[in-house]
Amino acid sequence: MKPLVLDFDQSVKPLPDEQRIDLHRWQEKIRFACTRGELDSLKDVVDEALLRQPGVAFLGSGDFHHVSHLLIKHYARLHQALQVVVFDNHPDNMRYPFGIHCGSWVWHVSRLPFVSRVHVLGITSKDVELNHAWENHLRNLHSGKVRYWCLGPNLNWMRPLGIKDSRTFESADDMLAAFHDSVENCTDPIYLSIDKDVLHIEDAHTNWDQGVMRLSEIEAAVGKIRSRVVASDVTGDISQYIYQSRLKRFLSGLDGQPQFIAADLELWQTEHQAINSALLRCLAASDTKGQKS
Ligand SMILES: [Mn+2]
Repeated sequence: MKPLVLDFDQSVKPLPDEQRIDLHRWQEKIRFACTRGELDSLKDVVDEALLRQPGVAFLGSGDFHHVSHLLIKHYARLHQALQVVVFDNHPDNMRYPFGIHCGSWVWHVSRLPFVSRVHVLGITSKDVELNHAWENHLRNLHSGKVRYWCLGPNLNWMRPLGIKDSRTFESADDMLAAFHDSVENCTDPIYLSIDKDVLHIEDAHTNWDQGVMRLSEIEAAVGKIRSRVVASDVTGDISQYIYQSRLKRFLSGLDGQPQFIAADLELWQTEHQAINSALLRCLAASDTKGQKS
């Protein structure tokens, strides 16, 4: 799989054989959140880019994770059904009344008829605990169409509500073993979306609070499913941005995005470059699936 960089925020450093689309002028509109109409206005640009360079798309900061929604819709043309596997420190299945955003896109994806299931793996965020329960979309959890695979958070509140398919584990090994058992029961091809905020801070620095998974664990997990992966995206690179929109400044402030010193940016982006290359190598074996590449 060759990399397509959808370059909104100039966070993704050059990758081998990349194709790069400059989307800088879309940053203010799309970053963190946008309306469905605004996201759809990117459709033609994204569709054309994906036709030229299908495989793995790099979207920059996790603030653009909702762009995955467009990508998944694009691949629906080629596949009858898709199973979506997401690595993320957050459920991205939260209520958001103003359109679609990086914390709610999983809900939108779970409503697409050709998506059979969405697995979100590696969550340590308290967003899935009782205090935030009402902020999560619950119907897709109840039906099992969306499944949380957590590392540590307490999900006891889900049981009286009849939510049985979301589980929490003490170790990534246990979580991945259970996940692989489960994913083998469904033969639909997989769309893979990796938000690097799932990684331990010793492996990467991102724009969001981070999880505990190690890069080696992600690589092993991807290695096990890659023969079924038909397309993928990677987010979680790091960039600094000050919104012109007061609403976005306010909402992203509520979510407590960590600030960092600009001097660290270069170093951390270089760290991501190495991780992105490692993920590309890991995904490369799926080229044998007959992907155009
Ligand atoms: Mn995310």
